[in-house]
Amino acid sequence: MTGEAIAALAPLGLRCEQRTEPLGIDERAPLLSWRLASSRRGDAPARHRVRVWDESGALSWDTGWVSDPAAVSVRYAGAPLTARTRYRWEVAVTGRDGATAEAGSWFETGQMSPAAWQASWIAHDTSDLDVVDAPEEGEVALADHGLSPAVRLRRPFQVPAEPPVRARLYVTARGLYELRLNGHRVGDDELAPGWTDYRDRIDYRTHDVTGLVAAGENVLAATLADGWWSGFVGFDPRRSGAHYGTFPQLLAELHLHHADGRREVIVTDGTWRTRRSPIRYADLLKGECHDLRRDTPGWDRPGFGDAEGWLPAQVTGDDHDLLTAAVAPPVRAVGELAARTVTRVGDDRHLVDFGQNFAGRVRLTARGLTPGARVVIRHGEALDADGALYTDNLRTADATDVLIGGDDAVVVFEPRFTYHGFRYAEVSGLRELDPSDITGVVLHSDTPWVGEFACSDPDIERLHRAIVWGQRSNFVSVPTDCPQRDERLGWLADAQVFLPTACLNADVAAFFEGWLREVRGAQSPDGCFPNVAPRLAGVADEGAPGWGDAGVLVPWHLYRVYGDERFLERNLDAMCAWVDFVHRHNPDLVWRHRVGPHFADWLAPTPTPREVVATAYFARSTELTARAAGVLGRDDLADRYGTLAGHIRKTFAERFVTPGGRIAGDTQTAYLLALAFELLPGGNGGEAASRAAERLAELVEAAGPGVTTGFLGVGLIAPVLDACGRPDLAHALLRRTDPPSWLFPLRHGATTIWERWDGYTDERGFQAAAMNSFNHYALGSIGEWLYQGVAGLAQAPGSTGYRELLIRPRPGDLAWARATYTSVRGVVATAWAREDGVLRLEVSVPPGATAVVHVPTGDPGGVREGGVPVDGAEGVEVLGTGPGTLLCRVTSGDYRFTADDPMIAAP
Ligand code: RAM
Repeated sequence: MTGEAIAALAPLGLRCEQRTEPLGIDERAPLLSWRLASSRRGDAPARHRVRVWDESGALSWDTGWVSDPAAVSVRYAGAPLTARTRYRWEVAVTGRDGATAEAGSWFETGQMSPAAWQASWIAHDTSDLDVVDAPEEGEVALADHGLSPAVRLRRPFQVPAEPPVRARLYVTARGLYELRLNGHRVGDDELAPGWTDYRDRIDYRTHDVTGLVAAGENVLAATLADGWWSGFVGFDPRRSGAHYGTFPQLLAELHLHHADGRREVIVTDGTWRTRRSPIRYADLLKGECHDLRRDTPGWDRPGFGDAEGWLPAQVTGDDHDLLTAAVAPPVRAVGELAARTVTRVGDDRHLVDFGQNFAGRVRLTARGLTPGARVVIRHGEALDADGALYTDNLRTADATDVLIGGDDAVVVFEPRFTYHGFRYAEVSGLRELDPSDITGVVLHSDTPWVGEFACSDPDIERLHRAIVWGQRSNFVSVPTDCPQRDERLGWLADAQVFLPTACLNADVAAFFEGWLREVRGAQSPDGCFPNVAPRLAGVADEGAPGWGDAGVLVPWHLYRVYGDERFLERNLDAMCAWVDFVHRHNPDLVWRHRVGPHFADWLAPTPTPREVVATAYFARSTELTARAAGVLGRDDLADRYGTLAGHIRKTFAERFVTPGGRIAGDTQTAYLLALAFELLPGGNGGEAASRAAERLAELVEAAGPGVTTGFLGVGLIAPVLDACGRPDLAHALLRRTDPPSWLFPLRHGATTIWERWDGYTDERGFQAAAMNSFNHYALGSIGEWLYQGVAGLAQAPGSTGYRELLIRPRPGDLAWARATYTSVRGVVATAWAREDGVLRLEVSVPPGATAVVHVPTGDPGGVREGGVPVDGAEGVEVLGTGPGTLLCRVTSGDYRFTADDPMIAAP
């Protein structure tokens, strides 16, 4: 049914370092992985063999046949990899029936070492950048903000006789770059090289430009803009130099491999020429201004003879120590949105509605332009009561793009070095605007989408879509809190609470691997994680409870989802240092000191006492650090942190839990944290936990039923209610339509998740503009339960890499639901539907995995699989019954259960 259509066991979806055919990796022991598919029940790999060859065809590594029915990856351990080399690899897998299937792929190494670089950093003459233009009407005041023009850089070079057989560009910038070769754009990365703490690490990328280099004269060209390096970042009113640098710089090497074996390298150096570009400024927050009167057509192609304004490039340094190959997927323009409506709101002013809040920019065909005519595009997420563009909540992010006409009457304009969070665009300066002349271009880190969810309730489907759009809009180079206002920061708690949902929607392994470097890099020498990563001056440094803890929770969750122990290896020291930091300052084990800005259960309608939140997180981080150490065989650390975690739990119980089972604060989040983190005496099977579960249910019921948590409780509420036997309450929360609820915003036109439960209410209108994003993913953490609860697609507790599944649908009163997820092992799918008193449940389990299936039924004795009684079905082992359920274990394969509809027996 829903699995991958393959008859016999076969490897597929080969990847290296969590990416398909990556170009330019620096990892010396890359992870080579594959998925498995088979349509036969019980299929599992008996053994596998991986071989890797270098360019000459010599074998670099042969694992030999390895008997490991769990393996879907190996770490390269062959001959040392050489730089700038393409390696071919193959995996062969033998099934239990002895048949072998193979698949192949490749990866290519990058520079491998900072010492390999030959290029110099170059920039446009900075004295020329200081000459600031006076602002013209509609422009962001250049002088006020000190914004400077984007610059162009070019370097002609000759290729004698034959074009090269291979050409690679290794490139990065301090700032943002866009490269061109002979007039063609190189690659499709946007906002490259992305955001890192450039003081610690600068990502470079590799492009295959073989097809772009010609015999004769060639031109390598680039445009450079400020970006995060020297533009406005976060809510800091200072720009240049406040965080990283003051003007952008380029570093690039073009390696040409000729047929006769010769190699040639063109590098950025003092021979380049540079000039101000027609982009008078480009800033991520303020917007971009493109003045076509200043264009120099042909500048990026051979034969360009215009020397005016071109200056010798300034060489700014030869330092390469911080360069590392990018591991995260690049930001790309991944989709387009047609204008849903275009409304004339003035003589030459139109309001465009794209029908979807998103991150990106517009592409506009401007017609009837005259030299000097200005088209101004403003962006916003909402309209005010008068139907005008609402921008108060953007704070100081002007989010305004300007096009100034040149010689051409018709121009296609798309800003290059900015992005905005918006649904509406207001375009001034054009008398006519046809809807086909404006398109929304959606930008985000190009993480492969691996999850799908659907169900019979259109409201819940809309909620899922809004959650996915929140992820799209906020995974832009780093996980940000919001894409629109002057913030867009990698807040740690937002990322941590949304991660389980994010992992089900998309393959975010490489994306978070990149971000975790920032999290570790931002840790203070004494072990304190930050609140935002990349770390930023001006944002309270010391990690608050639930924020700093992301440095522990994120690697642990990624390890569980992707089964890759390197998430723990790379982070274990940092995890230990964080726990030690909190412990050192809170020897009595109640986390009160060094709590950073203590955001507690941020934006909760009902606040939870700070010490409860903090101490719960302290216990959780300590426990997970112990488990991580255990996985890595560090028994000394596992014991030490395991014991400490036990003491913190005991302290939590003594300090915050009454003998009657009440938790201090008596809030939803207090019980949620205690239950989710297993903090209560006797564990989650104990008496205290069952009293906490009862009290939680009472609080949820008393609120409407309703949710009263903030960021830290919100992702836990449905899973915990479900685990406590109250999935009915989780469903009730999902269906609620007045605030605080998920459907209230959707009923009020939301297409993404809001930062606040009450970002807008009928009584009050908009929340305070000072902090009111309409595109924040934290409250979207309910998304995990749509897959795991509503559709019933989950990994079993204790499993990693989706080897053991838990299929436990919670139908509530829905008619059907389904989910599909491409895990590291293969495709997992569930689909259930009820009709005429019969519930049908279809399940797909990938090869080598098993699943415990809870079939919801009013009559466990009557459950059938594939038309036969379940206890005689191939691959099915009946485990027992639970309330309204039959439990069985299945091996890999596709299963179709039919059962009496549980609604008929159980309320
Ligand atoms: C605001 C945002 C962000 C949150 C911080 C604490 O800036 O809501 O998402 O993490 O506060």
